[in-house]
Amino acid sequence: TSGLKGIFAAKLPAAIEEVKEVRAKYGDKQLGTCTVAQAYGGMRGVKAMTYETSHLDTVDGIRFRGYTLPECQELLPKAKGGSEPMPEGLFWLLLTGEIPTDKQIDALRSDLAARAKLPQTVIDAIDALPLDMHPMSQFSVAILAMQQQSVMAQEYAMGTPKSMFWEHCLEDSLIILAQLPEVAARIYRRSFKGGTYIPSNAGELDMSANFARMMGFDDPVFDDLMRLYLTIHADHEGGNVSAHAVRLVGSALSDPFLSLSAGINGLAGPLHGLANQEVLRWIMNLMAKLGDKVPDKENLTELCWETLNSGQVIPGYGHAVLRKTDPRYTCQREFALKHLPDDEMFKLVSLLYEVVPKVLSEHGKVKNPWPNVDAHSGVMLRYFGLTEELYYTVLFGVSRAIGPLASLIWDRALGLPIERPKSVTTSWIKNHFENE
Ligand code: FAM
Repeated sequence: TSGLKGIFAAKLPAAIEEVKEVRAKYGDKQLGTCTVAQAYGGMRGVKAMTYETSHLDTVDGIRFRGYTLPECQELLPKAKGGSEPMPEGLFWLLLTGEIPTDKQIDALRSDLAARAKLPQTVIDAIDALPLDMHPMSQFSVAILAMQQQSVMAQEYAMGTPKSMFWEHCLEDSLIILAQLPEVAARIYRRSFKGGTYIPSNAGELDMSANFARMMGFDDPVFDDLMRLYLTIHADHEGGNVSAHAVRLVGSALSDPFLSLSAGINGLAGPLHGLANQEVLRWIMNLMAKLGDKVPDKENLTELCWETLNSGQVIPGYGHAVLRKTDPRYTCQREFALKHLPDDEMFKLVSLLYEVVPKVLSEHGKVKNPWPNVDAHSGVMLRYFGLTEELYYTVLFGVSRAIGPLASLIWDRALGLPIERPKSVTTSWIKNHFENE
């Protein structure tokens, strides 16, 4: 596989040795402690897992293998005529820790193209789904339908030793990354474009341009937006719902198809990936309520309070780990300033940036009043004509496959065991601490 497998394999002995050493030397050290409040509180802040491909800093935001988003934008290979990084290159970086060369990415793209043809059974499974089923549910079912191709499942059935599973996990992940854009585009075309399809051109185009073309878009700037979108949503360390679900399900030696489908189900929740759909709906609702009024800080403040007072969250704001503006928001804002500075909805999003953090701070509950990735993405997609917000989280899902799958390959390579944290009951806690 395009040198990718060779480079990964060459890194393995040292990495396995390093983990062994760290476990031997520091195995008994406390990584952190878990309070009763944390056990009830979604394990927030509990350091209890390792995850190699990315790390989230509360202030600086995500780093992919140590590189910030602006560094990735600068250093990762670009498509001909494009100025944003290709997500294929990010997969390489996440898996190997190395920035790939243009030549390596060309080879990886050929590898992916060779695996891109969708089996007829997958097409039939998608075609059998109700047209009005939520696109994320269609997406999850489609990934399960792809599972028949799993090399890892076949190898397990043949009794292959588990030390070799990383190779099959890599092979399955390449199949998934190769086929996911067409699966996603099919769901878009059948749900919103009357079931007319545009054939894949994976041999000629990079993943993002090919995906854009299959959805029906033919604008080089939109291709670049897709490259940016698919790159910035790919990974956000290990504890978020989608990445953790992939890791958890994979730890039972479920293959990458089964694991990714689980992660996609988590991404479909409104507090996680579905927030990008919710943001657009919320903004459209604000505009409808404003009617002829020009949006200003005052009327927007009022409308934000209306949302909060009705018991709803303001989608696109807040984060479980971040405590500053999400750099994924900032790089989208820069893209918008370059390509759609005069768009009315973009101006509204910018104005909300000046209003919402203040309102949320006054509200007094949120730990982070700043915008996250989802506060911005929908407005740009809409500007370029991708107006069907029910579909937005599928784009997130195509991207989110990249990081957690790269990490899953490492999980199998490092031989991580099945995940099985210990739970206790409320009465256990009461008995335990009663006489303290
Ligand atoms: N609007 C209103 N209330 C909010 C809020 C927001 N944007 N963000 C947090 N809160 C509330 C939260 O519901 C909680 O209230 P209760 O005590 O009544 O349960 C309180 O503030 C404390 O929450 P927190 O500790 O600040 O946040 P959490 O770590 O519990 O939750 C989020 C993090 C992201 C789930 C939360 O901020 C939220 O619901 N945001 C809106 C939805 C959203 O944008 N999600 C996307 C996150 C994104 F990065 C992604 O996954 N793609």
